[in-house]
Amino acid sequence: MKALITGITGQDGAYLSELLLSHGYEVHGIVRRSSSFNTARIDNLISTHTKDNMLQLHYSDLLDSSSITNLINNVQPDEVYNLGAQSHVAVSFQNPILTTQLGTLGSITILEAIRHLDKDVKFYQASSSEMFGGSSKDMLNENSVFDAKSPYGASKVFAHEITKIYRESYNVFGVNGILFNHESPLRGETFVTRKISKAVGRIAAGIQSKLTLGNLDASRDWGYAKDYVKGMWLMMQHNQAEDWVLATGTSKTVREFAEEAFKLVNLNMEDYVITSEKYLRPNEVDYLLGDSSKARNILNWKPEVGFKELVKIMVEFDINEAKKDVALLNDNLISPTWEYPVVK
Ligand code: NAP
Ligand code: G4F
Repeated sequence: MKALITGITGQDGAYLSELLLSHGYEVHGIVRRSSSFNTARIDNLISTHTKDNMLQLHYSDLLDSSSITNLINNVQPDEVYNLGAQSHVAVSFQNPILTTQLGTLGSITILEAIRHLDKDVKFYQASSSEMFGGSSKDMLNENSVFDAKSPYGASKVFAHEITKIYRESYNVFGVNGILFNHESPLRGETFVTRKISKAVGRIAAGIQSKLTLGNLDASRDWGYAKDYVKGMWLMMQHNQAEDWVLATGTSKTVREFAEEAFKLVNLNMEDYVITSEKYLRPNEVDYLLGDSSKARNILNWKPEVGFKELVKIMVEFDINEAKKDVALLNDNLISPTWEYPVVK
């Protein structure tokens, strides 16, 4: 089996590649040319799996339709996983056009290429709970109404709908995985969970004094990314293409996540967390809670890692990272304070 992954260098791309390689897939991934290396999350896979060509990377970009189409024609994959995106909701308010171009053009380019290929190719679209908008405390499932609150959410609604349209109009095997928030030590450092776990590690190591956050009352259904990529693969092995929700069924606030994280290093979050308006969004998704009974019953999928274990996995990882930072600091190789200057 051959799989092509857009977004292979991201959190989910890294875990999904690892899973597919373990199932014997030949994995192809697209990477963006950047002025510095952007493959840190998959460097371990590159060193093990590129020698025998089981992992092959190609320079491309979701905005470069002709290169994506050529790649699909050349690789002739059995499965395409479209994970590439500008995936930060707050940044989507700052870069709305780029976020929308990526979210919309990427999916339709791939679907068009697949439709014209003389081969049955399965397509996975990374849909998101962000599409629901989160204004009520209802449990959300595959039939819940979309009410996106950000340019990112709106672009995901387009990609979701166009996948359904290609499924119904052209019989393309197009799967929408509506995934609720999923986190891990590979999570980008400006998403709130990783921002917290990283700060906790550094505060415990004595190299950071405060953590500045935005809305502490927002609530999310947080799961573990490794569990969720298994769900993606299971969706693609099902006998028909459908929409599927993956979620834990538990929603916790940002405050609860921070409390749990600080508790693990015997500190009280109130002594370290301050809030700033600069991390508030023009429009907020207040509450997300998912109902994944369909995936649990039909795909036999279930999240293995619960909330407390997730926080522990992330904090323990970042305690070790902070120890490495201490060593670099001692050699004057990094700066003593840490906070992204621009990104929300
Ligand atoms: P991520 O860590 O932010 O990874 C995003 C990936 O997209 C990276 O590989 C990134 O490449 C790539 N990318 C960005 N711009 C691109 C472009 N112009 N052309 C090609 N690739 C581009 O995101 P993630 O957490 O793994 O999420 C994977 C997908 O699931 C995303 O589509 C996200 O929107 C969606 N999703 C995520 C969650 C979640 O909780 N994590 C929930 C629901 C849906 P670089 O490394 O070069 O930046
Ligand atoms: O960690 P976040 O930035 O994730 P968000 O906005 O829920 O989006 C993530 O999950 C979506 C699935 O629902 C994905 F589709 C999307 O790609 C991404 O992976 O923010 C979570 C909550 C928000 O309500 C935010 O306002 O945390 C709040 N928050 C409070 N302080 C903060 C901060 N968020 C960030 N990033 N940084 C803060 O300092």
